[in-house]
Amino acid sequence: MKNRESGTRSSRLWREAQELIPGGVNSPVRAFKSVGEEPVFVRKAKGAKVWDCDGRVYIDYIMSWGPLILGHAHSKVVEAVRSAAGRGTSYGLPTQAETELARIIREAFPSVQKVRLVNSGTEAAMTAIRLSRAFANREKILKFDGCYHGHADVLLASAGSGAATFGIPGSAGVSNEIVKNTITVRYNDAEAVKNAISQNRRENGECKIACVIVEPVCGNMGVVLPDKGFLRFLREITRENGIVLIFDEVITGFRVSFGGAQEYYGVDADLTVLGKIIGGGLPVGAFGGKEEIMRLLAPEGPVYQAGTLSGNPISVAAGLATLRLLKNRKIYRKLESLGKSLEDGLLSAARTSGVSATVNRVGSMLSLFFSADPVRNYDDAKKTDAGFFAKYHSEMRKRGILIAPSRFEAMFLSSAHTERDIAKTVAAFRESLQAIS
Ligand code: KE4
Repeated sequence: MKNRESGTRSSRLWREAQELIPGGVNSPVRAFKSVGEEPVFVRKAKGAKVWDCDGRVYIDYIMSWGPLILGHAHSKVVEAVRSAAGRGTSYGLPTQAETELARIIREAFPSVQKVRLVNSGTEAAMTAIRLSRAFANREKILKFDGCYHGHADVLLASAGSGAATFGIPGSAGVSNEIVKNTITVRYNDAEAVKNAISQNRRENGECKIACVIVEPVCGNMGVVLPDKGFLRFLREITRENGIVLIFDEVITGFRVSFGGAQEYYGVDADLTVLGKIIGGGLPVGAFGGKEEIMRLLAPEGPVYQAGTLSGNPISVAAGLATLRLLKNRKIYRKLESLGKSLEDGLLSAARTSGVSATVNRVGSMLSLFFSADPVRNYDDAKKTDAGFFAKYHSEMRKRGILIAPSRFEAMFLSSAHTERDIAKTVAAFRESLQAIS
C-alpha cells in the first residue's frame, strides 16, 4: 500500500481507523485497496468538490456512489434536512412526507403501483426477491454475473462491485445452501437466459424460476449498457414464463432519467428496486411494483419485512427535496451535455496519447475502460488492465481529480459539475497518461 507523505493528518486518521474499524472503513470499496492507495479522508464537501483532512481539494466523480445528482450539500437539501431534524429525527409512526415520496416515485415509475421505503438498496433487493418467491411460488432466482444488488446472501453469488472476490458460493460466509437456487448468467447473453429457463423446469414443464433481477444499466462492473433489445427480450421471456422481472434501479433510478431506465428504454418491470438518489444522500432504499405482488407484503399479506428507521423523516425530507428539484427535467439535459463533454474529452485525450480506451455512458453515469475492445459484460470488464487503472487513479488524484477507486465502479456527474470542471479533468487525464507512459 503506497503511503502518502506519512505524517499527514489523513495518514494518521487512516492508521487510527484501522485499529477500530475492520479494514478501516464502513464499506469495503472505500479502503482504496484495489488501487493500492490510502483512502481520502473527507473533511467537507460542497457542489462537485471534496476537501480532504489535509486541505487538498478534488473534483469528485465518486459522488457518494450515485445519490448526489445535485452535488454535495445542495442548499435546498441541507435546508430540508435541518428543518425536518428540528421537528424530530424519528417517530416510528407514519408521516405524510412518506406518502408524498411514494407519490413522486409512482409518478416517475408508472409500473410502481405501491412502494415500501427501507434503509438500503440491499434491504430493498432482498425483499423484492422474497416477494417474488412468494408471488410465483418458486425458489430459484436468476441474476447476471457482475451485477451487484447489495450484500444479502442470496445475491452474493458472483456479484460485481468487487464483491465477486468475496461472494463466491460456499466462501466468505455465504452458504452453498443459500446460493444453490441462485442462477448466474452472463449479462447481455440472451441465449444463456433462454438456456437457464429451459434447464430449470419441473416435470410438468412449469418454470422453477421466481424472478430475474437485473441492473438495467450496470454500474457494478463499471458501467455496462444493455445491448439493443436485451431489456425488451428479458421483459418478454419473463412474462411468457410467469417470472417476476425485477429492475434494480438503485443507481439508474432518477439518474438516467426521471423515470430511470424504465423511462429511458421504455421497458416496464414487475418490481423496481430503488435507493441512493431517492434519499438525497441519506440512508434509504425502496422497492415497489404491481399491486398484485405488493399486497403480499406485511401487514397486508404473509411476506414479512420491517425496519425501525424505514421512511425516517430526515432521509425522506432529503429525498423529497432532491426529487422535487429533479422534476425540472432541464437538469437531465445539462447532465447529458456534461456527460458527453467528459466522454469526448477522455476519448480524445486517450487517442492523442496512444492509449486504448473505451467509454460506456448513459447520461451522467459513465466508465472509462482501458481496453481497445467493447466492454459488454463482466468478463470483458475483468480483462481490462487493473494495473494501468491503478496508476491512472493515482495520477488523477495527484492532480485533484477523485475517481472511484475501482475499475468496476462508475463515474458520476452532478448538476453542480461545470464545463470548467470537465476541462480540468480532461487536462489532468492528458497529463496523467503522459506521466504513466
Ligand atoms: P446499498 O445496500 O449499498 O444501499 O445498495 C446496494 C446496491 C444495490 N443495487 C445496486 C445496483 C447498487 O449499486 C448497490 C450499491 N452500490 C455500491 C456501489 N457500486 C455502493 C457502494 C458501497 O458498497 O460502498
